[in-house]
Amino acid sequence: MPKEKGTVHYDSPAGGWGSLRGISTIFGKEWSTPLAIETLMRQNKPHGFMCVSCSWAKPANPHPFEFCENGAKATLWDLTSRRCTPEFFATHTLAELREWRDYDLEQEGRLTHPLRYDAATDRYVPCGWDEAFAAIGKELRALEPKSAVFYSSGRASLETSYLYALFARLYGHNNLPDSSNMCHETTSVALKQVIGTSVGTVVFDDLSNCDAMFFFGQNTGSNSPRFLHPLQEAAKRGVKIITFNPVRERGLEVFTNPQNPVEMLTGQETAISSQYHQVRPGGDIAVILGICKHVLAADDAAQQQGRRVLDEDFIQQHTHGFKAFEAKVRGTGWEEIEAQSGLSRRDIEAAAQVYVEADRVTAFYGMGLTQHVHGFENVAMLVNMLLLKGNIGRDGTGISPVRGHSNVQGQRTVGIAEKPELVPLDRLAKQFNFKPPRDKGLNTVEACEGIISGQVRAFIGLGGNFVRAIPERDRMEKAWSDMRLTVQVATKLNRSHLVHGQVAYLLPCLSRTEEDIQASGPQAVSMEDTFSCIHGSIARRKPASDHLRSEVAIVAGIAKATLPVNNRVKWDEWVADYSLIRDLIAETYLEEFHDFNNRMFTPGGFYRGNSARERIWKTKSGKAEFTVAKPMSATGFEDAPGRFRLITLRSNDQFNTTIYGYSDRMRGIEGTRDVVLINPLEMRRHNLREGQVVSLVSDAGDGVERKVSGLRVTPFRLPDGCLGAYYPEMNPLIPLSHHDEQSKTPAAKSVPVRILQEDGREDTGNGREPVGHATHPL
Ligand SMILES: Nc1nc2c(c(=O)[nH]1)N[C@H]1C(S)=C(S)[C@@H](COP(=O)(O)OP(=O)(O)OC[C@H]3O[C@@H](n4cnc5c(=O)[nH]c(N)nc54)[C@H](O)[C@@H]3O)O[C@H]1N2
Ligand SMILES: Nc1nc2c(c(=O)[nH]1)N[C@H]1C(S)=C(S)[C@@H](COP(=O)(O)OP(=O)(O)OC[C@H]3O[C@@H](n4cnc5c(=O)[nH]c(N)nc54)[C@H](O)[C@@H]3O)O[C@H]1N2
Ligand SMILES: [Mo]
Repeated sequence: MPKEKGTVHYDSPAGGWGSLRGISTIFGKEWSTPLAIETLMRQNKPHGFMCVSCSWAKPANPHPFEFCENGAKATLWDLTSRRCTPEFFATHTLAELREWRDYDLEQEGRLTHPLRYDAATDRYVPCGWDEAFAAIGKELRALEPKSAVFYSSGRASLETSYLYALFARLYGHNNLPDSSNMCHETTSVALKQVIGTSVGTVVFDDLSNCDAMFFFGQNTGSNSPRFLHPLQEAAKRGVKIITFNPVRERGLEVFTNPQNPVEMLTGQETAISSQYHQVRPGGDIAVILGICKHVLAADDAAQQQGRRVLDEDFIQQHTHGFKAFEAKVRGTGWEEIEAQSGLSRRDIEAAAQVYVEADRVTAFYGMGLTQHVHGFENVAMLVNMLLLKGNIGRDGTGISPVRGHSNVQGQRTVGIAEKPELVPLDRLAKQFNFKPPRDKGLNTVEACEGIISGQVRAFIGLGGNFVRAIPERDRMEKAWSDMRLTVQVATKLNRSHLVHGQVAYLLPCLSRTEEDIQASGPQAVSMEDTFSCIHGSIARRKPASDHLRSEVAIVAGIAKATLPVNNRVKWDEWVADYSLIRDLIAETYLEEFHDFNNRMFTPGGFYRGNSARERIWKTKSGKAEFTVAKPMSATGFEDAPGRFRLITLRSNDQFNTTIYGYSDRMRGIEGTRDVVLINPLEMRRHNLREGQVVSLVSDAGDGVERKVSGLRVTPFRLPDGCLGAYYPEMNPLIPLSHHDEQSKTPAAKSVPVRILQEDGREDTGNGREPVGHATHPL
């Protein structure tokens, strides 16, 4: 692959020795103990435990080590021997801990005791579980239920999630925002509208049956590394892999399988992408429209010879809105497509030609499509492209949002939803003999607005690090402490535990890597992977502390202390035996979860089905919908001199707000996260030096000052007009109002910013017109 002179980059393949070194650098000796190895061996295996990292599929025939660099890091992070005990909290006030870095907070290790905030000393002090439940219950009973928010980060099991959502509804609200609201909510809204299902249609076998794969804005090498194995197999089989990403992500370029001794010892690499196009951030609508334009042109030409490129029968029988879409595509000129995408017509046509020639196409995407003001249009455009050739609902085809958290998809499946229409409320009403609230609840952005306005009085966090993950950090942190009650259920200390309500509890829970013994014996839990397969998970490792409780027990404990007695609602029995909770899930979601307890350990998981895969379209028109995107750019703002599109990036050494270390190995950035990435030509245009320290300021035009300082200018191969910097450090720059219009997913992949040089001089762009083209075509 060609290298850009003077830019920071990484030469080695993804995987390879680097990935093993990546693990040992962080964990040193801890990683090679027999206990750790034994635990890793049981990861993602039938009758083992399911990885706490990403939601990538768990195959029926797993590798001996069915884990990756990041799965290993996530597991070892939980297995740490460090403990964050009451003694630690006795020696540090929260004001003091608020000065610590996120990394240092989590380095203190696993939380060991339930803790209550003591205002007199500004410290967390130990308390009993019953005392905590009673106090929380008393607070919740005194509040108007609709002023409480129950957040979940996408790790908690199906069993916990079902009970948590039931608790919210029995208490009286649908305020159930989820990390999904910052992530693939765009998918859930867009796919639901255009193909009638809120999840992807691809299953594992499609990976071995397709002829081409299109990747948009998903960083496989860092974020779902086990996916590199089937990708490598596909590449070896001659499948064309076409990638669109402003950043040249190493895992999508070349891969050496760290679990293949021959490859490791001989340094064999597999090239992954056959084409790699550095689209401008927000340029995908234009790219995909360009692909469709080429497909229509190819179809016109084919018709001359009595053939078709379009799947005419499929379009006729199964879709709605084709004519309007066709008119839009034909009516859009290449000049506009090139300007908006930053790619040349030649490059887009090269990608499109692969689409034209392939019989079976799958499309994969991640945050690069969903986290934009017009993320909905991004996803809907990708569906348009697939519909043209009937690439949904046939083996070896389909659309695949690659989900993040290990059970984020499953939580939505079993009722964690702020949208009441997505939940079978009538069935719940019968099952538990109550009147579920019917009004729409708060999603993440609305919960933030409610916290700022003072309407939200209580926040329960089932995992996660809400104040770090959301936009608008400064205002959010200030407003946070006005809440009456905050409760955080967590494994490790993070920032969200340090900004707190007047009454605050920090409740430590078991991790999925630890055995969970209840009155009826050891318990299993379950989750749903990105391909809609449900897996049971059992862990054997001894818990980090004797005082930990399971998430099921904590949710039930709080619920029981809050709610009046209801003889259909048996918190204690459910905690004693989780199979009873699975029976309840099966009763509520008959179709998907029948016989749940018997099927939960099916190797490869059991598939809960997908109507669109069967070409049954549960949409308004009863067909798959072609849609016409009005905007041609997904950013939602105009270009202006000096204004950049900031991409907030994840490194290979983090899991969301958890920072494992300071090595973004696969991008060649070492020892710091305080960087701003920019291409060398743009550096020259804006008079920036390598290593110069600058600030970024938000350029949202709403008069609010948002600034992050201390960022080192780092030359990096990016398209013109954009910058890269790390999430969550950049979150203070994102206005709360900057989100996908339809789903309210924060638009973290195109944030309008300006560069402020430390002498206070704001970059004006030197009066230069904004540029549209990538400077680094292949
Ligand atoms: N190691 C690790 N694994 C993780 C996580 C983690 O933090 N660390 N997080 C988990 C979670 S919750 C999630 S949601 C997933 C996230 O996984 P991904 O969906 O891969 O998310 P990101 O890494 O945020 O960004 C994806 C890619 O989008 C590209 N991109 C940015 N803007 C655009 C654009 O406009 N167009 C296109 N085509 N591409 C663009 C970026 O360069 C980046 O490569 O990973 C999960 N797995
Ligand atoms: N700028 C920007 N912002 C983003 C994103 C972005 O790309 N850019 N990505 C967004 C996305 S995709 C997501 S998903 C969100 C992530 O938002 P969250 O899901 O809220 O955040 P995490 O960092 O995953 O949460 C980490 C914490 O979870 C707790 N934890 C870990 N394991 C467990 C467990 O088993 N049980 C419990 N109870 N707690 C546990 C630990 O205390 C740890 O500190 O961030 C979003 N924010
Ligand atoms: Mo996510």
